[in-house]
Amino acid sequence: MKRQFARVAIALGSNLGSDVGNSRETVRKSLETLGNTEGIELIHASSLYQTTPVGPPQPNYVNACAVLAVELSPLALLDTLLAIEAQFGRVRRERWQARTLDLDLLLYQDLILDSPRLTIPHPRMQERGFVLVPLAEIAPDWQEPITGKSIAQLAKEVDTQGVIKLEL
Ligand code: A4P
Ligand code: MG
Repeated sequence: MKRQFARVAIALGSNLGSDVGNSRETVRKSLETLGNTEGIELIHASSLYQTTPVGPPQPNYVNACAVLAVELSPLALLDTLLAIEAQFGRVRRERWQARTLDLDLLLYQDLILDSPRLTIPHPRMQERGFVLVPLAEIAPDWQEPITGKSIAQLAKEVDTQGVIKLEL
């Protein structure tokens, strides 16, 4: 039987205090984990960005986006992302210490979905430079299905202050 893949965009974010190096490692390793996950193929990963936190005061983030080919339904993919978040959510240092990895599902083909557990497109992606700048690097022509605008266009319209590409 022919395998059916859906094209998906996700956002990755990590903030671990002043330790941006650890956040980079977390994002890199989570990309690797995604690529090694059954039913998920990593097609493109963006550069990593250091970004000023949006919302309540908290440490800087490292953000990135990825385009995936997935054989999973939207909800099965969400569960997989949540499981990977949990896997990276705590890493042993001197003691167990909370650290965050956020994996948000941005786009699933041209699907529009509003269900209790899952909203696609991600409801806040349009107002977030830390999502649109990395996504525009790897999927500039993808049309956001609600506005019909390309990611490149949305990235031009958003405030991108505080979104700084990290050197390798
Ligand atoms: N959920 C619904 N739709 C989706 C979706 N499209 N993708 C539900 C992922 N999850 C979705 O998510 C809570 C629940 O949302 C999930 O269980 C799922 O059923 P969560 O990851 O546990 O919570 P969260 O991410 O902490 O909360 P929230 O409201 O999603 O926060 P945001 O919007 O992700 O914001 N500033 C910078 N610079 N960079 C960042 O990455 N991130 C946040 C978190 C705030 N400020 C930031 C950044
Ligand atoms: Mg989230």
